[in-house]
Amino acid sequence: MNSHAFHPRRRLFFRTLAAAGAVLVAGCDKLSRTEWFPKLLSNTEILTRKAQRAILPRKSMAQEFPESERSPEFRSNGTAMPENPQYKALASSGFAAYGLEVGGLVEKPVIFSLEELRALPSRTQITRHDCVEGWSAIGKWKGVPLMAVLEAVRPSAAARYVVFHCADPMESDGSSPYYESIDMDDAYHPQTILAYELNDKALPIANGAPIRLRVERQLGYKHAKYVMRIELVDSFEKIAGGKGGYWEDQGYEWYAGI
Ligand SMILES: Nc1nc2c(c(=O)[nH]1)N[C@H]1C(S)=C(S)[C@@H](COP(=O)(O)O)O[C@H]1N2
Ligand SMILES: [Mo]
Repeated sequence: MNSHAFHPRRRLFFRTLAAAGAVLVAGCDKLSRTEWFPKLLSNTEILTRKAQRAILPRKSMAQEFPESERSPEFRSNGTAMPENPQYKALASSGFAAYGLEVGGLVEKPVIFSLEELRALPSRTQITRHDCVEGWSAIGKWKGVPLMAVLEAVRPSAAARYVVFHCADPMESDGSSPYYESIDMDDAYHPQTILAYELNDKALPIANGAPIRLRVERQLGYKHAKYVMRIELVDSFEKIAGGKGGYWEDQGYEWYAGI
């Protein structure tokens, strides 16, 4: 199936699912820590996942949009400024000293400067971001395909997931940094990029500077901002709450395909 030519009925189906999700889910804020929340979400998400599996092959492309459909503004959600002294120091000098460490189950760990990331092949895409809170925005992203970064570090055969460690602590005592993970299918997908530009400008801090993940067939919370370190693993059981992401540890589905 050509994913650029969604049948209108299928689109309606996805919108209906998304709307159902939006009503059930207050997501992305502290409200979601109530007890009923994880259960409700996972029922919805199981439905979404089954529908997604039945209709869309994993390798299909997310819809891309013309410039004319770009949202006038791409709002910020979740962290807008990491409460992390090291991050603030990096930011105050324009991220000149930033280094993206890519390691774990790889043959050749590398630390990439921003300059090195920008020197790799780039991809630009105008896509729609869907947050489980029920808002969407269309933005233009430029970045390096994660595939190119992985080719440089050569994942070992045992690698099954790519974990993104972020700069922002989610607890007021500075602990629980945001993190996320995706599988190798999504990692090598052509629209999966480490973005350094939003709407033709350097990525703003509010949207994840200097590097944020775009994984276009997944819901908003998978799109890790402030990525400081990338780790290839065979399991995320031993990382933080063991569910593969900050919000997953609170009860969100790990597979947030849309
Ligand atoms: N590091 C980090 N990444 C994050 C978040 C966050 O709070 N911290 N919030 C997530 C959620 S829920 C959404 S919807 C998007 C918001 O991205 P934006 O701020 O560019 O709109 O980032 C995701 N990635
Ligand atoms: Mo979100």
